[in-house]
Amino acid sequence: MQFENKYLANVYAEVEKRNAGEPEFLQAVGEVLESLQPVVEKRPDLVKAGVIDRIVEPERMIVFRVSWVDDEGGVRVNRGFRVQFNSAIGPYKGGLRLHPSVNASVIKFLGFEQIFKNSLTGLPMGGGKGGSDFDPKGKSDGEIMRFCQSFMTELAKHIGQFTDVPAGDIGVGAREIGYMFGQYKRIRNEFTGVLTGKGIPYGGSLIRPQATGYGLCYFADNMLADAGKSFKGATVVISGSGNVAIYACEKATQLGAKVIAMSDSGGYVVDPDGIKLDVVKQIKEVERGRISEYAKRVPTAKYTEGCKGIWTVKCDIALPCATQNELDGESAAALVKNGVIAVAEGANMPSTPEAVACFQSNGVLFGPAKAANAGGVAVSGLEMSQNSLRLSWTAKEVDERLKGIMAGIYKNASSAAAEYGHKGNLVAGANIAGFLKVAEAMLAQGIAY
Ligand code: NDP
Ligand code: 2IT
Repeated sequence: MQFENKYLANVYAEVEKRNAGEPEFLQAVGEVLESLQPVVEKRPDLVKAGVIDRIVEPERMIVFRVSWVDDEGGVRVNRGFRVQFNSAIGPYKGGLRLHPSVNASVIKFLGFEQIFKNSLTGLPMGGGKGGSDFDPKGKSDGEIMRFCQSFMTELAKHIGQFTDVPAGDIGVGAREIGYMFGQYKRIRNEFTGVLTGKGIPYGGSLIRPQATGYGLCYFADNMLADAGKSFKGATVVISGSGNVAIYACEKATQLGAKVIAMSDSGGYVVDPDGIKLDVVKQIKEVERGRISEYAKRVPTAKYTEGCKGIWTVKCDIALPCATQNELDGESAAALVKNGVIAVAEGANMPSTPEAVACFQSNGVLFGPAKAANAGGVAVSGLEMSQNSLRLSWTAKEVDERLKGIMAGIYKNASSAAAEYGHKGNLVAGANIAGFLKVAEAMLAQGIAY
């Protein structure tokens, strides 16, 4: 990573030294610092107050043992994490990820990005993230429950409705949130909105399951409209087939597009007739099965092993909705060669820096994760509001607010980009707009001696 600005170069060198061996975290910090160059030039007061030196260091990181008993009576041990990255504008807020690839670097990159994403929503939420290297694949319902209970037994000591409010992410949906919420309530003997993404009968918000995917399409729709384009008649490729991918597919289809490919970590399916989402929902949400199953049930579809190949499928709009660094420079070049006009990130940091550079230098409209996938946490924020008010809003009401928030994020990111000399660059715009609000709050709150 090279920085023209000496101050930023020094901050990054310090981050590199302190977080050696954490490539995902360094990648996320590097991208934000790069965007902040014009801010550093315009705002010496923020530099003097050490805001950037402080924002790259988590306020707190909790690492803990999670032991649980499997169905055979064997003892299993996993590692749990929660990073409480920044609380300048609200309680820490961010999801929990259960995946074997989870480590300190992954949790810190996600927690760091969450600071700016949450700020962009306009709601009062700080940045946090957590999870465990537990692998939910192939586990029974009882094993999932015992793991979640053990995980929450420790986590409950560190969270609370006014302190830190976790939610779902990869491997954590309504089932896991339910088990964790039950355990928190048992331990603390209080019924509060300590988690979001809850089931509707016990305080969940309508539209939360759909929010990230719907919000992604609302964001992309704003970005396309600004360029005189739309989803109507467009061909769309979506990676992943989990929560975000499924509801991105639903909304893109409602907006008049045809989604022709989806994937999981094993491979991808192409259905030139358009993905039949009821089949995907049955396989993924009900049976917790593999996407290869889709091609066995739908005669027009073809399954190919290996998830990366999905980016060689010709499309107008690409929505990466699986995981970090799933779309590299080579894949970006293939998309560009096939005439892609827009890419919006449903997953967190799915495009490598080489891929982002390829899209931007080829004039592809590019919506970065922090802005484009903020709909999930935005509706989590609305769930917190509803819990505090002790009432619930209708689906229509929540959806309208979500639409408004995504339009606002697009507007803020594009005007910040223009104001700071990067017109059309939503990566820079989202980073700058997200940063400034948090920076002003940190400045106002002083430095602890
Ligand atoms: P899910 O667990 O519901 O689905 C994850 C999907 O991504 C699955 O299809 C999974 O395939 C695939 N996937 C996961 N890891 C890999 C990998 N290493 N390589 C290839 N494919 C992989 O998670 P979500 O849909 O909730 O999350 C998807 C992305 O969206 C993540 O980056 C997450 O951080 C981000 N996100 C989620 C939000 C939310 O509200 N849930 C909000 C904002 C962002 P397989 O089943 O084979 O593992
Ligand atoms: O990455 C994300 O924004 C999420 N996983 C959602 C976080 C939340 O608190 O709803």
